[in-house]
Amino acid sequence: MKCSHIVSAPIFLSVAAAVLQPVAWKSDELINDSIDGSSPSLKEMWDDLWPFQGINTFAHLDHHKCLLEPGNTYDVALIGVPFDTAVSYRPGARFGPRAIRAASQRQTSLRGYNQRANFNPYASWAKIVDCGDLPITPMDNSIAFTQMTKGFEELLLRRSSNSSSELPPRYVALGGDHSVLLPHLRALHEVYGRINVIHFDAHLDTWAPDKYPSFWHSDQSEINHGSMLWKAHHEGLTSHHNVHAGLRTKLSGLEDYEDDDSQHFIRIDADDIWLKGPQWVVQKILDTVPDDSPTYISVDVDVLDPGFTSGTGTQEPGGWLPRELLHVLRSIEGLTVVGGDVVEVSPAFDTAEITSTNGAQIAFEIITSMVKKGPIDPAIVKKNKKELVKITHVNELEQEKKDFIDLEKAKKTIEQKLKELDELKSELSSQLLELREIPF
Ligand SMILES: [Mn+2]
Repeated sequence: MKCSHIVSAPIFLSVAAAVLQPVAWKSDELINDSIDGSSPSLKEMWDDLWPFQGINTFAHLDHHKCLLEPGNTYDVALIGVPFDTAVSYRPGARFGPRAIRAASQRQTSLRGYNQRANFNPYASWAKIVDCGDLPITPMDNSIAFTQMTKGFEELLLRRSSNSSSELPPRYVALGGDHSVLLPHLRALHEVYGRINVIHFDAHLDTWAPDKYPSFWHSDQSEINHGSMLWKAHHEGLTSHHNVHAGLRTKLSGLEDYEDDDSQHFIRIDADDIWLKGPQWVVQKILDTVPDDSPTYISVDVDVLDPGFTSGTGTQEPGGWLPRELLHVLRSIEGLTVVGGDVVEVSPAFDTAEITSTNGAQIAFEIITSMVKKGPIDPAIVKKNKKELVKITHVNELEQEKKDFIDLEKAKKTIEQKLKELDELKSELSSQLLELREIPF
């Protein structure tokens, strides 16, 4: 198949978009290779791949090193978050991003039409790129979380390609364990203020860190994949309109729900989807989350039944079917989604790429919703790009100021030590003189 021919340019939201169509070649065009240049070139005939070929980016999208190439702009980015050193049970989600990318290869602009949405996000107004992975240390979680927050802030500083406005782009993150939701919310809060979170998960993830057994108090041990929403609430990052969907976790007791209530979440149980029905679930979400305020969709693949997600960290029997999750995601596409993720894909435990294929589909659904909804409303952006740059700059200035104060302190300490040394020297000199005066 060939896709380089642009056959039409429909207008969507006042932005011209090219719809690519395949070209069918004849086998004799390959055999009758003329030297006079009249035959199609290899580039014309072969500059396209079957889905199982090529180097994996998400959905064969162009790869940009977004953090290192500030000149490259985009409207929607995929970003891999290979981090899994905050899990309480099975590790391995650091390999989630590459597995989801591999499982996304049957998504292309030619076969990217989402029939549930009646829309092809890859052939519309938005420039969508794969930003590769964030370089995150697996050796020190406090450094890792700073790296992630800075990385996501950097992604949000990018301007959208379709307008000269200061609107921040959006991104969908692949993988990592679920703790990475915290740096996402920290970065998004800088741009939008408090964020509504729709949290698809078997587990609450609003547990205080000391609810874990054998907890040792430290700043670092407050960060884990079951406490990031507790932390986000205490940092003032989340709104009063948050949803858990697909819950079936074991609890410490019903007091877990009281803690959860105090963090402004409503709870939709896994069984609600078959006892009360998918439309009840959809309506509950739409009744809770305002459609005009910034919303983040976080999907822990363990919301699905272990039959569809063996490749995850903490399985819970009795979960949703993929078709149920996809239906709910499609039914809330009108919300103002400023970011999203699919997390806890742990390929070493996966069977036949089933979990990662579900993960790739979930990312596809979130991308579809973002692009179908169109560019974000500037009214929801609390801080524009210039202000964000200023914040980053202020942070740098503050760091420089702190470094300067530290240096001044060090200088004073050295001066004091030198003074003490001088005093000691003169004392020793006088004692030496006294010793010399003693007759032997
Ligand atoms: Mn989770």
